[in-house]
Amino acid sequence: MATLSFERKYRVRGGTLIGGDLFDFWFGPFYVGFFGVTTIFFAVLGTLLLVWGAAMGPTWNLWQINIAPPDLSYGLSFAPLAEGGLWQLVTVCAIGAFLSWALRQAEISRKLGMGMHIPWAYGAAVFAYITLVVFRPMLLGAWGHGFPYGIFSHLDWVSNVGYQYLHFHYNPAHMIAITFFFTNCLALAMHGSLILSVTNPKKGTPVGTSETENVFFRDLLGYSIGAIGIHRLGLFLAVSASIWSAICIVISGPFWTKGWPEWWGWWLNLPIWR
Ligand code: UQ2
Repeated sequence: MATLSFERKYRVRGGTLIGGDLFDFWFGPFYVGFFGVTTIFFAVLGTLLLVWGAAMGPTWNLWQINIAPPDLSYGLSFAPLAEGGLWQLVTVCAIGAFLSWALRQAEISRKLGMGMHIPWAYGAAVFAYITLVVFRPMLLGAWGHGFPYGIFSHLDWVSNVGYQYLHFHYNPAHMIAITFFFTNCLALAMHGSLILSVTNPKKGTPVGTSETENVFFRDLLGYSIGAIGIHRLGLFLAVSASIWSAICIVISGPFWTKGWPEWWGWWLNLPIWR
């Protein structure tokens, strides 16, 4: 079935989470919905606040624009707009837009009678962001622990916070997160290349089937994870990467204040070496 005729069949009212029929319509190819409206609202307001912050700042150089969080001395209170308050409002807008987007995914999934895998998967990335700019700053007692919104400034923040723990690569949760990111790359490269190769045979030979896919990996590895299996694996690897990223930053400071290399002292101090 062509995409458009499929859409015509399923472009029906119902399945909304909030607002009933009020925003239950399409704008061109886009479903609007209550959460489409709130996404646009938060995204536009947040962007305008960033532009306002840039206008107040010392530069229009795209690489150097920086919207910084409040000074640590403000703790968990509201800061004046020009002294981190803008960062606080932008953070509220970002979280508002991200959560609206997840709920928009949930409404569209309901309309189509799908599972909720997409909003939950996306929600894992949103969870990692909220951990970075809300949960960890709250546990440390100051919004100033959030990261600055700017291209180079956020890179500097990552570098500085990393060195604060001497060598961030010794953080065990960071190790696990990176392993998931890399394995995710491997799995997606395997899957993407397999699908493209099976669907692009030599001129004159027919396109391969799911059996072609299975047999390739059985010949290569003695094992095929299967067409649904590779997508389950991909979802698991990607969501795990997000969750371990959140864990590796939230434990840095609130639960471990020394250098990460020192954490491995538990291994050196095992009684079996005595
Ligand atoms: C597979 C399969 C697919 C795939 C891929 C595999 C037919 C179209 C890529 C092979 C994947 C394996 C063996 C798992 C690799 C494990 C890790 C941790 C990277 O069998 O089924 O579907 O796309």
